[in-house]
Amino acid sequence: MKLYMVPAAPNPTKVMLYIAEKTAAGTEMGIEQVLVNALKNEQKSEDHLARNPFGSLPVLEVADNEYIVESLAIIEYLEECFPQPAMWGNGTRERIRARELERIADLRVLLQIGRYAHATKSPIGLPPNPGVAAQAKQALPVAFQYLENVLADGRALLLGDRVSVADCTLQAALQFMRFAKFDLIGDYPHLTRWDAAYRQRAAAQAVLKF
Ligand SMILES: N[C@@H](CCC(=O)N[C@@H](CS)C(=O)NCC(=O)O)C(=O)O
Repeated sequence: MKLYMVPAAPNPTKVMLYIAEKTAAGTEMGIEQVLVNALKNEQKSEDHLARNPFGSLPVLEVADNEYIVESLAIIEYLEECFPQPAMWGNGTRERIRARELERIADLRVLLQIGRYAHATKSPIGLPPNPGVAAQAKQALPVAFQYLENVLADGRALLLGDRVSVADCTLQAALQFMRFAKFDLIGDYPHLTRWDAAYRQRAAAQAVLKF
């Protein structure tokens, strides 16, 4: 299999962290990672549009001319192929909680940080948009406070002591915040602690650039 990706971009990074967590736990997936340089707009090249008409990253090639073009669907597919260690947790309650936290990390944090970054200093050259930046920034505190409350019991990871897809998604979002050189988590001590601790993990060290 091939993963078409670009480092630092949040949606590819969440898949790359997921793969790195599995690898660190001893599950070798044999996925070749292929750079599509979004800083050079290569995600809109003819070659990449043939893989993914949306011109976005990541894309997983699962067989000749067979592609998965959504990051969460890629993770779902890989989780079915390589179920151990379970990155959605074990048992109904834990699995649903992991999914709930991942959706919050994705839709309420990653998406908003992406909107904010692209509306202020877009690395791919999108025009500034103060209205969108203000809207995105306003949406973040409630999500950060929610995660702060989850982590307030001192737990190392979002699910407790077991790493999950939710951690990968949240860290992908926070890396993009660092990449775009703004800090919106300084007022949240438990989130700041989680961030520092997650970045020490072998998977994070293997993937993160910022
Ligand atoms: N919903 C998609 C979003 C993918 C996405 O927007 N990827 C960004 C990088 S984080 C991208 O490729 N942006 C460049 C573009 O759309 O031209 C997913 O989860 O995979």
